[in-house]
Amino acid sequence: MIRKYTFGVPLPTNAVIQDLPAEEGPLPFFGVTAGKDGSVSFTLSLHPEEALFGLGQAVRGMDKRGHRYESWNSDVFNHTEERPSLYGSHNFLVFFSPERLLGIYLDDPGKVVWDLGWEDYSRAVITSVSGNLDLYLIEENTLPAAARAFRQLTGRSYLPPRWAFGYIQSRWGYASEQEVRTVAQEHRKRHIPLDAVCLDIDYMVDFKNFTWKPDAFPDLARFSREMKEDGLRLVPIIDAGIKVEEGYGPYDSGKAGDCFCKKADGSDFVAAVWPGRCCFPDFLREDVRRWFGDLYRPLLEAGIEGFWNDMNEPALFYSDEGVAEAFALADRIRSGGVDYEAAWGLKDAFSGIANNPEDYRRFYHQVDGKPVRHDLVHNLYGAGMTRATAEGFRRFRPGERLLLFSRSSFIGAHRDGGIWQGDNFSWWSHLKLALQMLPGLNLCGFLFTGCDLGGFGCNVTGDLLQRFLQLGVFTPLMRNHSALHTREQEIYRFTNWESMRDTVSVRYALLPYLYSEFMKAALTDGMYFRPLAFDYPADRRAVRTQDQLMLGGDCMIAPVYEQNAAGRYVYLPEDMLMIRFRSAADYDLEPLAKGDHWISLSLGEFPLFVRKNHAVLLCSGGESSAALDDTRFTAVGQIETEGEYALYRDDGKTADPDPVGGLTKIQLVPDKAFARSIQC
Ligand code: MIG
Repeated sequence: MIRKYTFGVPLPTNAVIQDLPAEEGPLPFFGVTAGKDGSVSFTLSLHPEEALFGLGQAVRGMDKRGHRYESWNSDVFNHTEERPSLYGSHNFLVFFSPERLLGIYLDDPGKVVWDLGWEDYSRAVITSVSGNLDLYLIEENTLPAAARAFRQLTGRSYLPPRWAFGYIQSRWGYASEQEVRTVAQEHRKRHIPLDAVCLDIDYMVDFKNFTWKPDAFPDLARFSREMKEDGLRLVPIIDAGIKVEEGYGPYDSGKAGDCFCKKADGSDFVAAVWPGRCCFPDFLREDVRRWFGDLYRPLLEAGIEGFWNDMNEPALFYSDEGVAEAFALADRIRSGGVDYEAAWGLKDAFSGIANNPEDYRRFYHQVDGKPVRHDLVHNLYGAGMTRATAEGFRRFRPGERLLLFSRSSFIGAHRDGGIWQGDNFSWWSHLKLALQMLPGLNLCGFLFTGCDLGGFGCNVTGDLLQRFLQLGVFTPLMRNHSALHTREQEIYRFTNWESMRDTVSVRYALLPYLYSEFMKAALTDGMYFRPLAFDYPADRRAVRTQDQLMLGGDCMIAPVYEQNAAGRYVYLPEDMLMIRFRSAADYDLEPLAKGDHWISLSLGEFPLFVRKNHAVLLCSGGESSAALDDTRFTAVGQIETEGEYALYRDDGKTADPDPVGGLTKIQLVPDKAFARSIQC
């Protein structure tokens, strides 16, 4: 059951697709307190054993209890445990205890503060800063049912094309066709499977969106064709800001259509990002989205089938106003002599010119023809950009699925694209963080996601990259990405590359199966990754497990995320068959009983746990997703009596696939070797 309660005058967000009437009575369960500043807080006492799932992209464990978070889309480079916000705002949380199952969703485009047992471990206090919001309560009997009800409220998850499940190589710094070609060839030469290479901002002329360097990429259409002949796609980046430069097409057409966010005096708001001074499209307007979506057309016509949208929080390096304020403080200090405290203020004034909260109050959007100050709708910006792109795709490639993943997001954007998890570091702790963020993202509808494998910032080592890849084998987006000036991070740069190639080969052997699980989850409003609590709600030990995930309908993952580990402890909530993978063709099988197990896993090994009477399907290898044979499999599972697997297949690109027509039922029969060849 879903009930809606309205507070103040909510602004439209496009997050909810179900039109529910607002309840008349008072809000049940929660205490409601209005702040003097217009804010409104919702307070709930927590059961000692209550677990809190959701909040999407946020740091710390998958149970969010015990800390304080803020929904405020932020370009933050350093994902420490203290970070209140990352790039997306996903205001859905489920309270789960032996006594209660209650979901709360705040459809609020401004800042929301979540004190989830931070001030007091026995209490949650959720504060909408503006006080204008629609609040939804979801009451269902099971966690999966609550997840499904939420998805029905907010719409079906985005469906990527099948090739997007291949391995993707990316790096900030690839600057020419020749460099990209070499990266591709180094993979092909060593038989490291690969489906796509991302182009970061260096493919553009002066970082200007929708341009490409004529000398470095002389004929993008030809290059894209050449890559496709080799089973590879190019995936260029697009940033949010449009460079202020007369004669540059997107600026001129944006100016002509009056498409940019405005300051209070009616002039365009300008702030610097990569191209220098930029204007920012008002993605909240339908006509602006149309204009922006149209800008993708030449790239689509050049054969591009996938994009990643960046810097759309929006990230702002500085505004002229912000710089002037910092210098004004510097001048005051200079004229009055420097004292200790002022020196700190000076440092903060300059380090704070990027993503300055003041800048987010300096510009306005048009909502239903009226100006709305940006900070009140801040969290919608990235979602608006995603929507503009997706609407453009639908106009130019109707009926087709294209790849799109964004950095910033809001609930609603999960219908239009995936997201990546942002600028992580090559840290072991960030491997664990990536794992722990996945179920919250899935609960909030973002099924197509993954982290920068190997880590974006800092210098990776071969062992860390390999352990990252072993998680990435299972994440829908499997992309190796790294920052400019960091150690080169392509698999072939490392002495253990052959073993890493074998890790990637497992992804390709599993690809038709993982694609099937993903599509079934998306098409039935389910989750691809879940906390164990969703499947074993009565098992308190499973409910508290923070470093294992259920995947699809048949299995559980438990990656190694510690340096120099020779294995790890795994808790099995029921009997399972362990597959210990070394490569697609080399694995061993071991039936294990419910309970705790030490699983030894050398650097090249990683496990997958399959429930009894279920199986996973392995196909024979291939070096690009299109080359895989999805008619002949080895079904691996411990079948005691009998079982059935419903394999979902389609052409991998139709926008509205038939959820039932795509299914083939496979009978699973007992087999002492736990592995049986099947054809379908
Ligand atoms: O200010 O385009 O998160 O993936 O490589 C940095 C350069 C801008 C941030 C993205 C990252 C990308 C980088 N971008």
